[in-house]
Amino acid sequence: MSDMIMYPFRQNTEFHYFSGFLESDSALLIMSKHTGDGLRAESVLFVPKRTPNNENWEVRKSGAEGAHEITGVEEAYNICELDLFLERYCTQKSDFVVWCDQDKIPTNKTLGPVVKDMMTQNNVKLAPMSINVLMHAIRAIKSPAEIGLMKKSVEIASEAMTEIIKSSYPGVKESYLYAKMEFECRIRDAQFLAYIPVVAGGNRANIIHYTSNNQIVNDGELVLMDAGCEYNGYTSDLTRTWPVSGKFSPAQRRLYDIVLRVQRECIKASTVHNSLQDLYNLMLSLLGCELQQIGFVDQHLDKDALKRAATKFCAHHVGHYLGMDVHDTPKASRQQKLQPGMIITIEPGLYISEDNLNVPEEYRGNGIRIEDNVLITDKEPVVLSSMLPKDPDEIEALMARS
Ligand SMILES: [Mn+2]
Repeated sequence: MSDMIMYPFRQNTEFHYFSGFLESDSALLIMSKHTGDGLRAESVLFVPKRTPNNENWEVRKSGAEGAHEITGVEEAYNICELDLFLERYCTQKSDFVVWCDQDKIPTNKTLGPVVKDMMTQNNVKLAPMSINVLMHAIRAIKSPAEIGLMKKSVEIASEAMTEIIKSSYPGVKESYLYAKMEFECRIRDAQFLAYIPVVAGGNRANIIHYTSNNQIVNDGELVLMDAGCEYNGYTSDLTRTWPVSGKFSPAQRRLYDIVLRVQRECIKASTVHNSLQDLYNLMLSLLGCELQQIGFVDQHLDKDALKRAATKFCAHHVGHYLGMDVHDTPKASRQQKLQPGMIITIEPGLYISEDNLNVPEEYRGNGIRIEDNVLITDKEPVVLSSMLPKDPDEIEALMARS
């Protein structure tokens, strides 16, 4: 951040998933070998050295011994021993391939040169694809333990955002709502927010990645908040839009109801019979029909033209995989059918900027998005964020009570 000043460290997701180890400058080596009864894997962890003189200044490191104990890997060494370990491995084994994050290995300052040297000196080949493709396929399906952590992460963010809705008022600063969201999440044991939230009053909600969060929300405006937290490595990602005064105007309510109807239909369709791409197409068709009914879109459009027209009012996708990362497992295709254990976001939106002269004036300057986190099962989808109000009457009642 600046000279000698620390900045927050977040563990590499893949490394965290496979090792459970949270210290920086570490490496995990998984070696697979054929044995009598099939393929066997052995894990070796390389971690920062524990030196006595840095413990007055920094939190104590686990060291090789501690890492071995906490994580259950077969062996653990100091990170400075990695090149020696690889050298020795190469003298004992030949004809093996290296699986790694092929996009990142050349740019990692410490590991890049070590791995590259080992490969060129011993004529070792890279595997046919980056290991991320395989890791993302595994990580896309959450185990029961991971689902437990995801539920907790979503529960914390839902409770926190309920507090934010209750505590907003005309003239409130976006920065206040932002800071309060972080506060409410962290006092519920989340380590940090999962990303810089969007807290956008009025017309600013039409900027999808608005993160300045430093303006005042005026009476009569909607406020859109897109925020989530990280709890023990697992993220939530929620969006609600509410009237800062506590009451929707008739035009705002009409727009809100459109998004809510579309969102509920897309959640219903979040089953093993559909892919994220199918749900996106569903969102565009439904939104297109709604926009025809309200007169924003031409009545005489074929299916494809109607979907194209809808993209003018919602430029983003309907959702993404969610897990340890907010945009989780990006190497997992959106074309594949959803599977039990996957967790996705469903987040349709409707954006009408103040200079959109194609719609009546009363609708302009409003951006609305409703986002929930949904667990796919072999039957009905489970909305993990169901405790966070989204029904407009419920939101108004919640604000009236506070
Ligand atoms: Mn999202």
